[in-house]
Amino acid sequence: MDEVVAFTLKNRLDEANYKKLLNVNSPTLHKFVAKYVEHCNPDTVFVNDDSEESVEYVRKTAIEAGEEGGLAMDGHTYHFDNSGDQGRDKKNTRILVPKGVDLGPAIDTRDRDEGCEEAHQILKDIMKGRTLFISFFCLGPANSPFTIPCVQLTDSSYVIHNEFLLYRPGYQEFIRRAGGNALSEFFRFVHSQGEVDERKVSKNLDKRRIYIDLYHDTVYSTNTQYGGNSIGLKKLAMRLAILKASTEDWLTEHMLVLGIRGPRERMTYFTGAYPSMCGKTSTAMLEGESIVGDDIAYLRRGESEVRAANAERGMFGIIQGVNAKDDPLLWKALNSSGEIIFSNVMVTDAGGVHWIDKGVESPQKGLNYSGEWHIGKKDTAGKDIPPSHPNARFTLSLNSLGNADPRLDDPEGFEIGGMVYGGRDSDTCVPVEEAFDWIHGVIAKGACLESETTAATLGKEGIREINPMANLDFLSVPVGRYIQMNIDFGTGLKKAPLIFSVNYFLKDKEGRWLNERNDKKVWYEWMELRVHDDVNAIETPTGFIPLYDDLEILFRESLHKDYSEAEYNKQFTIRIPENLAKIERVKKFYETQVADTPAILFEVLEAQKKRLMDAKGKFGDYIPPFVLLK
Ligand code: SPV
Ligand code: MN
Repeated sequence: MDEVVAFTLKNRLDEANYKKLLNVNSPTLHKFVAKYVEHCNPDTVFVNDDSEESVEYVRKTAIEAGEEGGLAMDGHTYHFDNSGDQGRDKKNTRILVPKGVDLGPAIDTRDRDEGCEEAHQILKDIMKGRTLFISFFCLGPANSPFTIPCVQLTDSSYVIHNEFLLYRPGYQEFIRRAGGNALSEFFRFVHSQGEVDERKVSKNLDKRRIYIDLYHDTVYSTNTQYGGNSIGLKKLAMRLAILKASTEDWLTEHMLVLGIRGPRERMTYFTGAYPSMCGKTSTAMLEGESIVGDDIAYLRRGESEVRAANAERGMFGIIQGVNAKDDPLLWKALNSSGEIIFSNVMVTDAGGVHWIDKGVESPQKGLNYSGEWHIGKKDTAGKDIPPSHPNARFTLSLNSLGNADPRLDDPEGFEIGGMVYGGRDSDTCVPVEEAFDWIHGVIAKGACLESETTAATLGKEGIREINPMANLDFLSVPVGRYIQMNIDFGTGLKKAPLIFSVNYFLKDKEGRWLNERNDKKVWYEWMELRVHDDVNAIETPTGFIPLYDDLEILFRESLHKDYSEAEYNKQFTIRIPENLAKIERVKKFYETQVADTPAILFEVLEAQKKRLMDAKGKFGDYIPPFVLLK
């Protein structure tokens, strides 16, 4: 070890923690740790070796430091963020790139030297009086082609506690990899919550920065606690993983992974990409099916098939709207003892938790992110403060769910039969539709995904945006290159997955939902049948849609629901003007926001436009499915 590094570490770490760090035989790691111990200047340093005592120490510290509070149920804790720090801060999240690198207008970048300098200024002495936690994790299953080793440095026990639940432990993986030939490749995260106020929430939000030093596999996050900004391995690592995947010929996607049961015990695995707050977690939690992951998937090519693994092993899920009737599995988990962190919910006087649309009556008062809360409490603008924040979340480990797939940590991942793209779209796409082929799917379903903004990010809600593969917020390669990577990924594969779109948010002209929440189970079961060529479909200008008879059976058998032909016709009418207008919006996005759009994208859009115009000429603006039955 370099002498200066050894001196710093010996000086700053007590013997036990120094030994734990030295067990990982990596000069690169030691140098990195020494640098930030000196720079951030914590009073003490704690190295997590994944032993039960270490994990317990972090849980205990989270409570003692006031970052979390205890609840009545065993294992449950709560945490609040500053009311201005309750979503991903897109404005202050930047990818740092050297001069001359241009990722295109749709991706927010900043000059690397300037960004690094600013981050380091903010980080200088920021941990004075605090403990620095050092913890090792794996993205993807351990000891597998999917594994990415990561080290997190943070002064927040809440962040580490979340990561315990969300990621596979990595101390042993670091030791194993280091061995004799010094480990040097791993993702690095440096986080500080910064100064906190009397409620223990980050207070210097003007110095909130999330800077991704892309070509150095390092992320700096300061003056924030909200998980999407602070939990290094989640969306911050995703930017690093997207670049890594692009150079190694695989994909990092904003996708759930889910096993759907077909006839005769058959299990078919799907990935599904949805923007934040558009039904990804509730889809992954479909009753009777088998969850592998609900947010981030790594996709690699097998010999002739696509294989997917969950980058994570837990859930940082949205709690608003979770209720006993629609979400029986989550409901049971959230109401059982076991380790769960509730963020930005309301804490009741009895030590329970409440949230918006829980399906039970709201208590009159309680504690929430605004302090003591009561019905009718207003914010400074005179607006009602809801009991919980719309982006309130729960964190739990998938192993605590009854529906977790038994092969969750399989190092080989899962063979994928279908890939699904879904957005928040009130008036254009049908509830479920299969693409004509891989390229049509990647472009017309993935690259054309459009959705309305939600409370998952700071800023205005309900704005319609093109969001390629639901991944735009996290891209670290130019959009056009990313689209091309997706095209290339499945091209030539003998067993390329089928590609589908879903839309859970369709409304009629009066603004009423055209579907119920759990109808998605039928859409997935229909897709499962299509993957195995068990049912026929109707060809439309935009893809293949289900036959009424097949859906009627699935609704009856799976959801015990009568499904009428009138409902079907409303839902599956092809809306020509809306589809044509969408093509124009998509074209404009790729013409103005993307510098390197592959030419094939415009060709696929033109062909789709022509099919829509031809159908319009023959059948008019709104075409009910039976008209297209051959
Ligand atoms: C999302 O917003 O897509 C999430 C939560 O999954 S987080 O990215 O962590 O904010
Ligand atoms: Mn997400």
